[in-house]
Amino acid sequence: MKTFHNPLHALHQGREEMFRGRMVPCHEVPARLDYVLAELQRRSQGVLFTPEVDDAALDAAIARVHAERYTRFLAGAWDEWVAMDPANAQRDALPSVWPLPNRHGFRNDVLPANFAARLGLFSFDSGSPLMAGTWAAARMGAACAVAATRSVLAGDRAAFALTRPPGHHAGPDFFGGYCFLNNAAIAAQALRDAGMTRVAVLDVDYHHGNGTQTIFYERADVLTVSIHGDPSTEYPFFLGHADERGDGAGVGFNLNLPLPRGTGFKDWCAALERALDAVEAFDAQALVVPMGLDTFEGDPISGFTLGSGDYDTVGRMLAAAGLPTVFTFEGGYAVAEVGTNAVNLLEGFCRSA
Ligand code: Q9C
Ligand code: ZN
Repeated sequence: MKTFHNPLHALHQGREEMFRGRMVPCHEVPARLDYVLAELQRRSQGVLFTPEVDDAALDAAIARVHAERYTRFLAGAWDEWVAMDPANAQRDALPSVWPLPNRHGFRNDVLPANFAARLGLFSFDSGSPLMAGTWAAARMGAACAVAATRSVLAGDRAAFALTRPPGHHAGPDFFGGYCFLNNAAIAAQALRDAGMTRVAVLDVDYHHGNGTQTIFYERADVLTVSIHGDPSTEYPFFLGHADERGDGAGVGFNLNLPLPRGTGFKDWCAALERALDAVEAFDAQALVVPMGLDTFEGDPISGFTLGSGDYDTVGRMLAAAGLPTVFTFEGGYAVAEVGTNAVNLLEGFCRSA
C-alpha cells in the first residue's frame, strides 16, 4: 500500500492543552507520526511518497468540505494572534470563550473583530493549540488525503494518508479534538467528486468522529459510521449517541455504535461486524477509514483494551469489505506502540486484500 506522508507535520507542535483546570503536555505530538513512518520502513510496508497536489486543486478539495470564512481564519490565525500582542509569538493560541448555540441566544452570524472571540467561534474545546505552523501542516495533511484518494482512483486497492494534526473532529467551520482540517471528509468528498456515487466512512478511532458526522449528516451519498467510546462518559461528549441517524435526505445514513469504556476486542469486533454490514447494505463503491489507534489497551487518554495483535484482525476484516479504501491517520497516543499498531492494521489489510 502506498503511504502519502506529510513532510510539514512537525510544524504543528503544541506545547500544552487545557485539561481540568490546568495546562498539561500535549498528547498529540510529532513523534506519533515518526514512529509510524519508522515502522513502515522497518517492515518494508509499501512505498512512501510525499504528496504532489497543486495549490488550486488542493484549495478546491478543502473548500468542498470547509467553509471559506473558516479556512480564511485558519490561514491568518497565527499572524492575528501575534498582532494582538507581540509576546504571543512565544505562546500557542488557545480559545477560552465560546458562543454556545441554541437557547443561549449567542450569535454566530456576526464575525467578531476580536481575534480571541473568533478563535472561540471556530472551535469547540481548549485542548487544540494553534501555532505558527498549524495551517501549513494541516493544509499539507489535506494534500496527503487528496493524493491517497487519487492513487485509489487510479486503481490502487488502498492508500494511506499519514498525517498530523489529525482530522475527524474538525467540522465544516470548527476545530477541536486536536483536529483542524477533516482529512477523511476531504477524501470522501474527493471520491464523490471523481464519480464514486456512494462512499462510506468507517471511523475506528476511540473518539466519535463528530466532525465527519456533521459534515455529511444531511446527505444520503456518504454513509458515516463510527465505533467509539460512549459519549455519555467519553470525549467529545456532545455527539455520538446511537439515536443520531441523520437528518433530511440523510436519515438512515449515519450509524453510531457507542461502546462502554472498558470494552475489549470481542465486543469491539461485534460492533465492527455491524458497521461492515451497514457498509455492505449501503452498497458503497469506496471506503474511507479514519484510523485511530487509541483503542489500544495502553492508550493514556482512552478506555478500550485492544491488543497490538488485534489490529491485524481489524485490517483483515476491513479488507473483507472488498472496497477501494483510503486510510487517514487519526488518534493513538501510546506513542511508542502507535507505529506497530498502525502497521499491524495496514499489513493485515494488505495480506487479505
Ligand atoms: N487530557 C483524537 O483522537 N481530550 N482526538 C482528551 C485528555 C481530547 C482526541 C483529554 C481528546 C481528543 C483525534
Ligand atoms: Zn481519538
